Amino acid sequence: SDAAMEKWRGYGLGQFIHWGLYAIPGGAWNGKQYNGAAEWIRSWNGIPKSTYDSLNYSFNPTAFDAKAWAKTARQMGAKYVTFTTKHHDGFCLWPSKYTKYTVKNSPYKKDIVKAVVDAYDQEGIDVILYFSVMDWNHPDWRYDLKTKEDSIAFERFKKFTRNQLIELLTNYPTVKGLWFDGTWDKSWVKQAAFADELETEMRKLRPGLIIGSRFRADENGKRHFDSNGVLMGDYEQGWERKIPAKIEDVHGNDWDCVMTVPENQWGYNAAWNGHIKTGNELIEMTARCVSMGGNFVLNFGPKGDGSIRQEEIKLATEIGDWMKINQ
Ligand code: JFZ
Repeated sequence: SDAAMEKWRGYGLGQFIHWGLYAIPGGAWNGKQYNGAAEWIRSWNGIPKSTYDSLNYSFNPTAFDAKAWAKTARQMGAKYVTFTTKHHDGFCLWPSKYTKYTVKNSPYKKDIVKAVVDAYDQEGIDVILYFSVMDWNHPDWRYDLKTKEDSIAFERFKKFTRNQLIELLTNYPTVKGLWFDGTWDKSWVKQAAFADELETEMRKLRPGLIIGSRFRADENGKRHFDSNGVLMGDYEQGWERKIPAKIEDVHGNDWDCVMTVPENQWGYNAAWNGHIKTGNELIEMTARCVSMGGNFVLNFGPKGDGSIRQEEIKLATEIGDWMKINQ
């Protein structure tokens, strides 16, 4: 809705949080430290599904404190948070009724999404839920629909996806929007009609809900426009780890830019890769995005125990000191 988007446009700075089972290995496997994207460790390290999935049994984040996370976000000057409810591995940080692969069946048991939503609500910071459609854990997930079997399985998967999204919107009625991911595979790209229907259903259930354009990504995972060039969704999710060079590049659309501190790791990796951005660089990026009408969303990857690494706390403080004198 217009009012909801008016508010969204005023956010300026946001916090992104990637947290899930992948934070436990933190990029390390069998004594070897890898510096790829930690949340992809199962895929790029060839870890058998059953081995990776069993990380569930060691999920017990003793230092998890959603209020401390929200305080860090407030001190940084973030007006909203985008939080991973379910990444590609399929592990749900809320007790979903539609799969056993959730926090409820981990040693921790408690609902992480609820804790996060409540804590950020208390700080007056709006919450957007990150949701990966692609789900490496679900038996009915397909990358492509080659056989009749695939199509039958994917029909079940579509119901599962719908059920989970409706469940999230029902369980957490204060969340403002959705940030989609894992929507670029051939199987999902072909479900435009279903996506339209589901989008309508979600908007009816939650008037004012803000939906990101990556709900309908193309097969490159990028541009999210219909055949008339009109953005599908409320804001463009296309500026990933890069900032438009000039305002004309955003074609009058609303947009966010999501950014990592290191090169391209989102989940916690003890070994950050590439150039590690400084506070000043991140401040400049924030200013550039806001000056071109976008929101800048800085990623945090809390550790397996739930605590935020010191480097990220320090950056949040530096950015926050600047935000205070520039608001
Ligand atoms: C995706 C995820 O695979 C990744 O783990 C992380 O969650 C990130 C925020 O999103 O990665 C992408 C998705 C899309 C592009 C690049 C990386 N893209 O459009 O260029």
